Amino acid sequence: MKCATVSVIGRPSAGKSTLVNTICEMKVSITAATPQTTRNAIRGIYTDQRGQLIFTDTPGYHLSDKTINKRMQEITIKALEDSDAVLYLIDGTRGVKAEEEAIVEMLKKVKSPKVCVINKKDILTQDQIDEAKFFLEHNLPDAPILLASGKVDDGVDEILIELFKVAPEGELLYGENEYTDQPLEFRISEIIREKTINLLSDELPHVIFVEVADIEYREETKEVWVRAFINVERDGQKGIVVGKGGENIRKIRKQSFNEIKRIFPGSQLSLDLKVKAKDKWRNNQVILDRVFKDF
Ligand SMILES: Nc1nc2c(ncn2[C@@H]2O[C@H](COP(=O)(O)OP(=O)(O)OP(=O)(O)O)[C@@H](O)[C@H]2O)c(=O)[nH]1
Ligand SMILES: [Mg+2]
Repeated sequence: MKCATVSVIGRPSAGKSTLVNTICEMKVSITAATPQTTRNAIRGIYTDQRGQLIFTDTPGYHLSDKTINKRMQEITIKALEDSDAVLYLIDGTRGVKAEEEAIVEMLKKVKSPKVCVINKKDILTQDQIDEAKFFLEHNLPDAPILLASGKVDDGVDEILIELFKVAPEGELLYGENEYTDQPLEFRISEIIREKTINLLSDELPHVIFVEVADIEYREETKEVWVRAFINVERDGQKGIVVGKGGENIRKIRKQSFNEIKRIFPGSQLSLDLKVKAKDKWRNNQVILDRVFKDF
């Protein structure tokens, strides 16, 4: 039996979360067209007869001096050094730029075996594939290079084959049916954050913070109550989330409801979702400290 922890690394929006979700056959990490959607390290678990792969979906690696990005970089490097294998995703649509070079420079220093994936195969031209391939062969000559699309589930089996090749022998760390180890509150808040970002990304890039206040479960009636708040920074932003006549918040609630329901199969769900403004709410550092507390 094999068991490996796998760190997934790549630029913001390379498709890391989408791929981890496809592999785990369940949404363990939220996705959005907005870069740097993933803010903390999320574990997704894949198990079959070969063994278990425990994926850490890391925040997109970004070159910047801003505190938020520096903190993300530190998390990423720590995750790489601690893992049995590194899965490096290149988004071939964007060409190989300075950020990609910064990632490979870092990867050259990491001893764990690496598997490279040129992602978004479904929309790549041959030139884009060739450019990414040349870059990877040149910089990480020992690593296998695969072509895949996490979104349309193409080439994903080959990724698993390569990862199991380098995985060490070991007992399973999680049960066969587990697909994530994230706490329930966190998963629910992430689903709501995803729906909010996807609806309002242009207006509210990264200023929202979702808080799950209560989860109540009644065994006899199989009812689940969830009460959550979408926090915005300023009072003036509340209206954006609520929308005209409550249009946006209704949409966010409905989409979140449908997805949260899947976490509680066979139960009846009530979702109470409100928008709250917290002036001088929390600075980014405090938010990160909270979401990174597992690391
Ligand atoms: N065409 C295509 N789009 C993809 C693919 N994988 C991801 N995307 C899209 O790319 C965008 C970013 O995907 P994510 O999975 O959120 O990317 P990420 O690397 O986790 O991004 P961060 O968490 O922000 O670092 C989303 O709009 C996805 O739908 C793919 O294989 N093909
Ligand atoms: Mg992500």
